[in-house]
Amino acid sequence: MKFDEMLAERTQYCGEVVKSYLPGTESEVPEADAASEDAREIEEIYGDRKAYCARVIEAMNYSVEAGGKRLRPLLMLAAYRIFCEGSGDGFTQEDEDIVGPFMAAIEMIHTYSLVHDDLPEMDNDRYRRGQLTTHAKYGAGMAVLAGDGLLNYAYELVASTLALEQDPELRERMVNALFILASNAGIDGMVGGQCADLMAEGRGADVGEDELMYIHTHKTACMIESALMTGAVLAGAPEEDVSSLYMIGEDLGIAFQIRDDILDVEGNAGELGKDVHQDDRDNKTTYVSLFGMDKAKEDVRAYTDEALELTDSLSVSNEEVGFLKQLILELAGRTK
Ligand code: GRG
Repeated sequence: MKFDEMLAERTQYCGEVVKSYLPGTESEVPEADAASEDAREIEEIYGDRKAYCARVIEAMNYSVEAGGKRLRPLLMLAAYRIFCEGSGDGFTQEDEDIVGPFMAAIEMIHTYSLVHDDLPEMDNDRYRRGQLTTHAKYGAGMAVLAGDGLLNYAYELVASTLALEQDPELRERMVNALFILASNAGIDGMVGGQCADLMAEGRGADVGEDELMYIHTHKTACMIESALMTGAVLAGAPEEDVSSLYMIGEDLGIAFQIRDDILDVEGNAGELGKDVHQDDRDNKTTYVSLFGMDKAKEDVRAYTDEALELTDSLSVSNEEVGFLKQLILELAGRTK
């Protein structure tokens, strides 16, 4: 199968996996034997959801179902498939039950960060993923709650998967993956990067290279590293390979963010599904404003090449490694 077709198929698959773990309201009540304890519990939860908090669930689902590239679940799945037993075609329903909740969790965490980033108190954006941002549709208060809801639901999902796992080795892998997921999303990861980004706003030329690289690596690259590392850890990859994936994720994440800075200047709003020239509006220092467009493009290529070289150094070489390499290349030239 050609790479483009495979990417489209995998993106759709990731979207379906993510959606299957979203919280349901009255339209998605799980089935249970009418007289059972389960049925009573389901009735209680879903009855309360319908009566009192359907709005926040609607706003959570609106934010996730808008789509997007599903990049983090895609990367997690690719890393898992590189190392899972039999790899490639050996990916089974059992594998999906292991990695699926983590794929959904990382997309929920990523989506919460976008919802909060778009708020009037942060970037104040009206369009995202080709539709009104969550605060523009539901109001700022509900958007804060939808983000909070997604963040918490991500960990509820992973914790419930962990609690049901009987195999001690697999449980340990899940605990390690959970730590990677949480730490890269938190103060030493994305939240730290977003804090630095907020503090840098409006300071223009006063923001130097070290500060900018802290922002890029933490705000953006940490979640990409996390996707690759959790996928590999869940599949039982050797430690050296998990370390290599961390470095691949860092290079890929930096290249991804520089490309984001380039697209804010040269991109097409319709294709991107969000407004452009926002960095200029906010007097933000970006890779382009600091180093110029030519160097920005050159460095996307340099970080991409480094990521590709590191991918060649993994202890396995199979079709999935080939897919990951093509995905890394594709992202270097992305237009959305
Ligand atoms: C609010 C804690 C907190 C963090 C926000 C993700 C983020 C941090 C801010 C979004 C602004 C931004 C331009 C970030 C850099 C690149 C990036 C992460 C873009 C969005 O990710 P994509 O392109 O989005 O993968 P889709 O919609 O395709 O999932």
